[in-house]
Amino acid sequence: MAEQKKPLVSHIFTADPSARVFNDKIYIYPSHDLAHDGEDNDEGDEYQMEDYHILSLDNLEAECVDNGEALHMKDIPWVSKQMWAPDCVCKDGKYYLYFPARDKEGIFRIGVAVSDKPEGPFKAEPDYIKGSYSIDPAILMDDDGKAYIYNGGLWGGQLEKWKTGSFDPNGGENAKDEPEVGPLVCELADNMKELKGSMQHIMILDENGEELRAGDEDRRYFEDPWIHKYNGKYYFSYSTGTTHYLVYATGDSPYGPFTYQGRILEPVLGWTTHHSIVEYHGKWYLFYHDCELSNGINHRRNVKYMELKYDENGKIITMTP
Ligand code: FUB
Repeated sequence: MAEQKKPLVSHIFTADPSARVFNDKIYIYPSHDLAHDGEDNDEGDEYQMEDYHILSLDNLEAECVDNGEALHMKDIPWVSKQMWAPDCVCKDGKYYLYFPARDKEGIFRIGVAVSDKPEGPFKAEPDYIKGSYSIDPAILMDDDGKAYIYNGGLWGGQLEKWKTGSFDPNGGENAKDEPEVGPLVCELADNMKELKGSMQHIMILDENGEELRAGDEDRRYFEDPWIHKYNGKYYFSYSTGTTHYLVYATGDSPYGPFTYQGRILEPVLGWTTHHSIVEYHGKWYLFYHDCELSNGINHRRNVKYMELKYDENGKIITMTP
């Protein structure tokens, strides 16, 4: 049963699925959308999430299990609101949950919480990761044992407000013919709770080796970074936001540059599109969300998956939802 394409769970709204394989099971780390009636805006104020529920699948035939509340913002001293898209990795038997949220000054930061079990409960560090900013953390555990964090999101994710290196509440996107603002990367310290150095801009290049332009909305980075390796290459994938595509670029280093390759998924029902890519028992899967359960209400989403295939040249075959 490879093709899923129906919501994994329907008793709660879930979004932004980061799928990981631990102990031969698939764990899904989603956002937990709340069904309020507030209006949508470009700041993402409608995404008012307060906690995380970890989902799991014993195998692809099994019912999806909701393992209950794994972390709530009331237990995190630095958070004021909006627990957005998380990710989780395992190192030396400990599970590290990375999550974005607004601090007490309304600035998005990345926090980390630790557990002995993949489904939690997780205990958050008392402060956010020093030097972190913006949203949507995704972690690469590379084959040489190094760990990297990727993140960043425009508009509600505030990435364009950090162009000068510090937070500028009036900071805007670059002009259409200038390079895109682009995503961020940093190696994580051995303790997985600190950055090694500072977050660096990642370059995504077009077919001529030029950095993508801010006005190239079909291809430029908006939010939702993910990275995986296939046949020794780094595949960096992301959402184009305003044009609603999931796209990818490839490269030879975890720091990039990455060269744009094409689309993974055409637009889904709902404004946001967000994903992860995971290998399980020799096949590859795309986890994503849409708004099927709510009939298109942007902040009431549900997670799904489908099989992802590469062609003989390593190109991802574009999928329609
Ligand atoms: O879930 C809130 C935000 O919506 C995420 O951080 C973005 O990637 C988008 O899916």
